[in-house]
Amino acid sequence: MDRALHEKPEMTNSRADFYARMATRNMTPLWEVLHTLLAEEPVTEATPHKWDYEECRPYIMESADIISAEEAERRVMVLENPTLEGRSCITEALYAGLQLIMPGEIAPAHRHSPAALRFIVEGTGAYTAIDGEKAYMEVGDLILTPSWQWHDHGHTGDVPVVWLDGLDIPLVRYLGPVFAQPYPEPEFPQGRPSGDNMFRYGANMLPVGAKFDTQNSPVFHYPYVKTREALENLSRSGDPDPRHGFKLEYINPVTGGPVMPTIGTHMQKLPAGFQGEVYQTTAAWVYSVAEGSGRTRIGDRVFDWKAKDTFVVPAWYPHSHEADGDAFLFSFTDQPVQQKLGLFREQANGSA
Ligand code: GTQ
Repeated sequence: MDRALHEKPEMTNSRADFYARMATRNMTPLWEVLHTLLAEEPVTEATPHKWDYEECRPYIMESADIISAEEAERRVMVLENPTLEGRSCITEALYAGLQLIMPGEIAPAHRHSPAALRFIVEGTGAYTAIDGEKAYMEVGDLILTPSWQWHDHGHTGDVPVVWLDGLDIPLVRYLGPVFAQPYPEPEFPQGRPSGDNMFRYGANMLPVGAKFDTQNSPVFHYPYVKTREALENLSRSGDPDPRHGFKLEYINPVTGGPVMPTIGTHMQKLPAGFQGEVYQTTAAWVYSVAEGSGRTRIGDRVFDWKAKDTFVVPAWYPHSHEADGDAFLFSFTDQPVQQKLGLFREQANGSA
């Protein structure tokens, strides 16, 4: 027999009276909310949205006249989901923002339990120092600052530098274990030489005897030149995935898994004229367009995008990508958390 799940029962005077009386003991009837707690499919509060970089850039640049990086600690325009206003979230679990650093500035050293990544959008000459090891930024690079690593940002070049910050702040806040500490000095002391993390761990080889006691990738800088080359080579050697084009995940070389336990990161190449099939997943995806232009249909809306735009695909929205010329899309996602908990689902056609 077919049965609609959890229909809400009728309200009667005696029920209303009973609910009011039990409320005095901090009890409430499950049967009034069961259909909301256990919906048949994921219901996300976040909305699909695009931040057009051309429209956002004037505000980002104006922020430099309003406050210094040092005073702000982090001069970031938070990308707030329109239906999660006031919550500093781009999806229920993920945070995103566009951070600006000007030549000569320092964003002082600190550390926090939420994990962070940076995807470089504009400029050159700035760096993030992780435990004092500087990763110099180029457009399209991915730089990680995993949970509880000391990090400061600085700028020895001569043009503004903007990057997309991705953090798991909403997830960690929800679970509870948020910790943060300022470093006593603005800059962490000089650590290993720049590039050391890539030389030591970034060649598909690991130093013999090295011990790894975190779930974070020991590589924290993934330069775009290498990512792009890998995708170009891949796209010459086979057919694209019908939904994703050519898509690679950045990995932790120690585990083969995601670069950090809570956030997965990918770069995909959509070949010229690509028309992707519909895809749907329980994870949420934040995209930054590295190169090219195209459009993504998300639910019943279409978002045209071009290089440097950011857009978000909330959980369970059927979506599909199209590219004009060759396009490169960076993305980060809460997928690893759902996978570890045995909750991740995906399907190809967007129908249950
Ligand atoms: O650069 O450390 O967008 O601590 C939000 C919090 C960036 C950072 C953000 C942060 C940072």
